[in-house]
Amino acid sequence: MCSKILLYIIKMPQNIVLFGPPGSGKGTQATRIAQRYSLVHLSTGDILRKEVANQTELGKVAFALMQEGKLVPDEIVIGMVGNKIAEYDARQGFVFDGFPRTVLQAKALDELLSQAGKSITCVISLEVAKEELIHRLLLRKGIEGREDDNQQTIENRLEEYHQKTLPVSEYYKSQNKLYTIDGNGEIETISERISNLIDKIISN
Ligand code: B4P
Repeated sequence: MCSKILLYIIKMPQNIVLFGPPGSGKGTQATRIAQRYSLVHLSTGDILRKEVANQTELGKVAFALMQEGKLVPDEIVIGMVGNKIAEYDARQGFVFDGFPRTVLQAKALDELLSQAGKSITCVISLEVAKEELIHRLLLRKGIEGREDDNQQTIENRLEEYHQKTLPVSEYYKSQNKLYTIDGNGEIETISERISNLIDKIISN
């Protein structure tokens, strides 16, 4: 019992990547994971939207690209994530939502975490059919009015995902860190699938 507690205390913090196309539920599920496992929820989309709202120089660059459904340049996003990781001490774990989105970002994340004495625990890929992704994002457009949730921008975002982001899954597969989850169904059901998986990974 005592050694089990000791093992728990000295265990490395969990750092989880939520991976998937736009509308797959990354943001939705990352909020829940962060709460359940006391992790910092780091969403590059949220950080960029704040920069846009505050009309910073970075926000102005990001706005035009996000409107078109294009990815923001790697160096900008990597810098933002590096700053955020540096705000916390070695014991704090993260759930990364919307990052990494390119192989270069994935390599940079490994480097940033390693400098902070951390590493990726697992990458959870949410798989959802294209029609459902489009349906969810158009629904959100009606509710939240996000400017990048229109039909043309959604098509561009999906194209960017297939070209630049999907190869990231191969990167993590080669490290044996990639797990896939069926992202179709009720939000609560998907949360259960994810936490069952994380609990299994952590207990090993
Ligand atoms: P993000 O903010 O990451 O946007 P997203 O991919 O659409 O995912 P999001 O997390 O918001 O949506 P979710 O699937 O949870 O990025 C926006 C833009 O920022 C990018 O296009 C890019 O320009 C830029 N950017 C961000 N990160 C970047 C990076 N690393 N590098 C370069 N550029 C970057 O949810 C979608 C909707 O579905 C919600 O309304 C939700 O309520 C609903 N939903 C979720 N789960 C559901 C379920 N099971 N059933 C029904 N509806 C569900």
